[in-house]
Amino acid sequence: APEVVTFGESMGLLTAQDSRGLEYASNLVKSFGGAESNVAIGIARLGHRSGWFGRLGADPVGSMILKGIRGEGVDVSRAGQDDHSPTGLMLREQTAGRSSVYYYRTGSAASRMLPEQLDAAYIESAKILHVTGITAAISPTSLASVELAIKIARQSGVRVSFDPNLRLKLWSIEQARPVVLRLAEQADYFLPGMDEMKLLYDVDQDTEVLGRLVEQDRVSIVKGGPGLTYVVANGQVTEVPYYKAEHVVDTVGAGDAFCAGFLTGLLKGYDPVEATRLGNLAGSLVIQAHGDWEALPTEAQLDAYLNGAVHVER
Ligand code: KDG
Repeated sequence: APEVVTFGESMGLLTAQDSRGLEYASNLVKSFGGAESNVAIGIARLGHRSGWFGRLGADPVGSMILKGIRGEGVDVSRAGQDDHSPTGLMLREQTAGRSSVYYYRTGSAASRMLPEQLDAAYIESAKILHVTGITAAISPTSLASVELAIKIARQSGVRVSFDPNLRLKLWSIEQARPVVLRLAEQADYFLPGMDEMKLLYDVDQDTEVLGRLVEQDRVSIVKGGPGLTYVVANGQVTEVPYYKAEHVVDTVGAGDAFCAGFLTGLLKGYDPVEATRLGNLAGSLVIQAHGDWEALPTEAQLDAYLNGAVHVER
C-alpha cells in the first residue's frame, strides 16, 4: 500500500516554445501537470511508495497523463477515466521573465469528482494523506471530497498534510480564505508559502504571519522567506536556508518538489527541520530545468548532490 496518498486534478500542459508567448508561438510542447501528481511523482522518485487518484477524461490527454504518472512508479489503481467529461488543460507561456498560465478546466472530469467515489480503505492504509487548496477550489463536490478524505484520515490516525496552493484564477481570496483556513486547522502539517499566508491573513510582515502560526497546535512550514523556509513547531520558529540554485529556468513546481522532499523526510523518520532541508533541496533542483515535475530528483541524484559529486558522463 502507498505510504502517502494524494488526489486532485492533473491536466494536459501545453507550453509555448517562443518568447513572444502563446499568441505567436507555432510550437507547443506537450506534457502534463497537477500539484498533487507532482508531489506523488516526487515521493516515488525519492524511493517511497505514493498513490495518486483523480478523474481524467477518456481521451488521449487523459490516457497520456495516467500512463505518465504510472510510469513514474506512482500507484494509480484508484484513478479513473470518465466517458462524458474531458481532461482539463493548461497552456503556459514564459515571456520576458513572466510565466503565465491559462486554464481550460471548467467542467473537467476532475472537477466532477464525487465524495462517494473515495475509497476509504485506501486512505486508511496510508501513513500520510496529502491534499491541496486547488482541489478545494475546482468545484463544490471536489471540496466535499477533500473534506471527507481528511475526515477519513483523521478517524484512522493517518496524518494529514495540506498545501493551500492558492490559485487566484480559480477563486478570489475572499472565497478562498475561510475554506483554506478551515482545512489548515485540520492538518497535522500545513505547508503554505509566505506570499499565500500574507494574503490569507491579510498582513504585510513575515513576523505577523509567524506570530499567528506559532500559537497553533500543528507543524507549519512556510516556504518563501528571504532565502529560507520557516519551520513553526512546538511554539518555536526555526529558519532553514535554501540550497543555492545555479541556473533558475522555471520556478513552477518548486512548492510541489518541496512537499515531496518534506513528506519523504517524514517517512524516513526525520524531524520537521531535517525534513525541511530535504524539501528545500528538492525545490532547488526542480527549478533548474523546464517542466513542473520532470526535474524532480531521484534518491541517487540527491545523494550525489549531498556528497558533492561532480557528474561528467562521456
Ligand atoms: O504547482 C504546480 C501546479 O500549479 C501545476 O502543475 C498545475 O496543479 C496545477 C494547477 O492547478 O495550477
